[in-house]
Amino acid sequence: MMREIRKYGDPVLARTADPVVEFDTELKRLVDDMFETMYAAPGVGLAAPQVGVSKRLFVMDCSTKDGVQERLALINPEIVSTEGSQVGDEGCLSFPGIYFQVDRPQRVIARAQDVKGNWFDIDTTDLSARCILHENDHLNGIVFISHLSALKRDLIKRKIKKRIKAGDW
Ligand code: GNR
Ligand code: NI
Repeated sequence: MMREIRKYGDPVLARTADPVVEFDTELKRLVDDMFETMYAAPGVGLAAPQVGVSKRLFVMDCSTKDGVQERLALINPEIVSTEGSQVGDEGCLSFPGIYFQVDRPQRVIARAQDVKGNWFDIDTTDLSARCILHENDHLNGIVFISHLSALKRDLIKRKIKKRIKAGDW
């Protein structure tokens, strides 16, 4: 089932999400819905707060080869270490039509639980590392404009306010 994607301004996006404690069918359903919503958007990642659920999980698929999916659900994720840096274009489904360059680490080692509660490690680079950090930020109430200078951030906030007034948000 598709879920509605919350946009910037919705208080759920500014909240620190709660750990997942129950690895039950409700969690499995949430993960399935998040994949469906992410693929339809389309996006390469989606965090639970973006669908109005303040819990620590996200889904992602940064595969580039056509037809081969790399579905990953990270529950209660922890960033173990990061290394290097990369600058690249970033967007967010909660900020439709807004893109800019964000400086992020090049490599990320993270651990997380799967839908059954089993812990696993992930060591990745490039877009997939960028995605993990972007999604992990969402779980801490941080959105990608937080990585901009105050000046650029205020510029974007003003544009968004205009779009809200115009009914285009
Ligand atoms: O679809 C998305 N694309 C993207 C591009 C570069 C870095 C991060 C992302 S995640 C984003 C979807 C989203 O808003 N996830 O929270
Ligand atoms: Ni996002």
